[in-house]
Amino acid sequence: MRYGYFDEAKKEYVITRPDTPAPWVNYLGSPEYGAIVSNNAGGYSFAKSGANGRILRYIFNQFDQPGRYIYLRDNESKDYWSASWQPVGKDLETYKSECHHGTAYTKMMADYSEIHSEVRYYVPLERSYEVWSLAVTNYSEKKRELTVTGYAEFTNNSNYEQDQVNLQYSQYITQTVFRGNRVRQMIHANLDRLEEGENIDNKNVFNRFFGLAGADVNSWCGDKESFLGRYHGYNNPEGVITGKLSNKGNYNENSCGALSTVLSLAPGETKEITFLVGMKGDAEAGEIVEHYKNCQDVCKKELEELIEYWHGQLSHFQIRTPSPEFNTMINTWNAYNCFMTFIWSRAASFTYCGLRNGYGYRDTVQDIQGVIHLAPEMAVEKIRFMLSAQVDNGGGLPLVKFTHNPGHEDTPDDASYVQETGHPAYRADDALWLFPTVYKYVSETGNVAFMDEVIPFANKGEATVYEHLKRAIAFSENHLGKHGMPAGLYADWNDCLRLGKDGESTFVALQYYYAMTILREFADYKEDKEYIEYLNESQKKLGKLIQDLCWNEDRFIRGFTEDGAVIGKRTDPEANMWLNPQSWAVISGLADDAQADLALDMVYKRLNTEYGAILMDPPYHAHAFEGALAVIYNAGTKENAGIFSQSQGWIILAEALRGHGERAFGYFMENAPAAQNDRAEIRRLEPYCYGQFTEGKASPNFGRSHVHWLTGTASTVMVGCVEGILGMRPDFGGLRIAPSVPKEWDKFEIDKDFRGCKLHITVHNPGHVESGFKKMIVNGEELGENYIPQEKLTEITEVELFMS
Ligand code: IFM
Repeated sequence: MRYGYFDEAKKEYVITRPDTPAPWVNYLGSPEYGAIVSNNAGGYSFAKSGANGRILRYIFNQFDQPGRYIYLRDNESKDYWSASWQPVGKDLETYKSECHHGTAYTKMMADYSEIHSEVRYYVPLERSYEVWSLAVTNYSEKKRELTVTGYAEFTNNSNYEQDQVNLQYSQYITQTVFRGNRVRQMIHANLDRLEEGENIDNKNVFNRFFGLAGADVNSWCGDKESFLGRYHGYNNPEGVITGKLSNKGNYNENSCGALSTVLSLAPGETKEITFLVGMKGDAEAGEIVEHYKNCQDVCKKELEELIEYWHGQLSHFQIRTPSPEFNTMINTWNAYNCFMTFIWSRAASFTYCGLRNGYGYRDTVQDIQGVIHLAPEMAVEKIRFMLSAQVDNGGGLPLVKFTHNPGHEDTPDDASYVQETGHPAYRADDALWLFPTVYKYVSETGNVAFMDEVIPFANKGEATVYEHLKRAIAFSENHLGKHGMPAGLYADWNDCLRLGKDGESTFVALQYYYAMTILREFADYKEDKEYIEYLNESQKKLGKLIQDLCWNEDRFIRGFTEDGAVIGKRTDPEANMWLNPQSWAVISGLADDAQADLALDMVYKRLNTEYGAILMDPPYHAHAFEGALAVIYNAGTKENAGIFSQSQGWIILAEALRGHGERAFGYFMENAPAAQNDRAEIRRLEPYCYGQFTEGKASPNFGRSHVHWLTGTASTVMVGCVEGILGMRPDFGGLRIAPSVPKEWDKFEIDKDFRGCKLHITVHNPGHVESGFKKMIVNGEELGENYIPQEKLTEITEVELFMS
């Protein structure tokens, strides 16, 4: 079943049926002011932190309420509805609506009772408040009088948890008053006699506002109960039913902002008004509302700017292939998903309530990879930040606080860090993610000088980027398990594998092996001979260990427990076949050709499903070893044999690196949101963003997906597609182009911005191969291989590649 479609030209997903199987949401704003809005206007807002800057309330794990509600009431018939289908929820026979989720804005159109409304929710560029711009048109043949009411439910405390659970405190610090055209909420209003900069118990007065521009306020309300009425809900607030709000503020208990205006509309007439929400002092709030006096012009301009900015960001890599699903994901939705994950990490969604007040080291270092080809300057800022969260022993801080202070942080070796973050120990893989990320950045930009940039460590001292990477190698070297492979420590990529300091992880061993290959390129560049020798020797030794210990006839095992028992061997009753060691054996370059093909074949046979490859098989149930935490999940769920979507990116990449375009693309399609638009009732999640996992074949809900938007899947699949399927493989000296595509693709085109040049690449495949190279012509000159050295790049570079 489908609920909407992709509008490729506008880069919008258009929801045509509002009764979607889950809230389908969009992200608005920036790190200064974030807002999440669903197709039924549910959602919340926050300044800076989802945990500590919560402005609008949202009840998690409920039916998508409350939200940014706009109610319309016909004052003659007294009938009322909302500009989004919910919360009033009129009969869909008579109420028609569309929700357009675009790049950082959401538009909702509704037609009911011959009244057309269009509300556009957005956060203007570089501003830290939100706008709900509404246009109402009378399509009937008579004059209509409508009361339009905007409703914003403020939290009583900026700390999300305090607002929800500490009622004996949070309810008694809030007051709302009316100021001309806005509701002003004050928290700790009783501290208004404090001087600027003074505080009591770290508290001072602060303000939120809900304002109206473009029309006069006819009535207002600042008290939730007074607005809704006892035993009423958001679907039938008393204030809306009566057409007049109580003109009462709140003093204790629950605050809100509600503003009503009466619009008279002649037949065919349109009127525009704008509601505004923010966390601002009274004077600034007044100025903001005043700025929207001519809301029609101001909002139009702001929306255009926003679209121009985001479409500009996405324009740096655009493709035209025979697959509309692939095009829409790579050109718009996967790319936008990468930006959102890059910005919000795992802080705020309808699943993450914001309480994790920091960046997970591995998550963020991986997230960066998804935007390098689009916004390398943005990426490098965060690479610097993450390098500054590396401890001087080479390990990463498991959780990097949003208040991170390089050079002055405690580490997992300090009880204080453990107590504050809840992370008791280092993880084996964290800093190893730096290698592909730094390499991809330097190769994309050619900025090899970055290697010499000096960056502080998290706890003390500083070093060049090159030295930071050497320390990451040293961290693994200093944390080896019983056989001499990297220890599993508190976890590797898989949070549910506690292998400890004596256990060993094949995945980390493969990452470590790969890290040495990458670092050798840097060492070669720096002519660091001694270190090259060290790397050569260590890598050879490690390679032999992995080959001797981890290859098990037709697969790589997953590792060793603390007592040296093998995890993931062919004969194990459970979890005898794992996905990641197979894909990473290829990505790392460790597997020889025969092993690579055999291991990938086994994945295809044993793990692949119509929704993607499961993480391992069979699920843990009766035979889990002590550190196999996955057993706590239902079979077929998350790390316990779920289709962990992040790993799809790696299997796509591995197959593509082997030149298996058919399989690589097959894996993409199985788990691509856009490819499931017609079976949305099974997937449930938005068909335009990735989820953390899809329930595997062991689940009765096989195919259902969870944990929308903020997932490492966005970046791994992006890399799998761009570097793997499309074959964009930059290195220090230029760009290699080695696509692995479905055989049926005859031709496709790529527009890529690369090192200040605009590349227009046309790939021809007349012989219908899945990979291969026949010839390449760059600006009319035939090159002997599929590699464009930097010196051949011109401002506009025309590339023709013949695969066959
Ligand atoms: O790798 C982790 C990630 O850091 C958090 N979510 C789960 C993944 C797999 O366990």
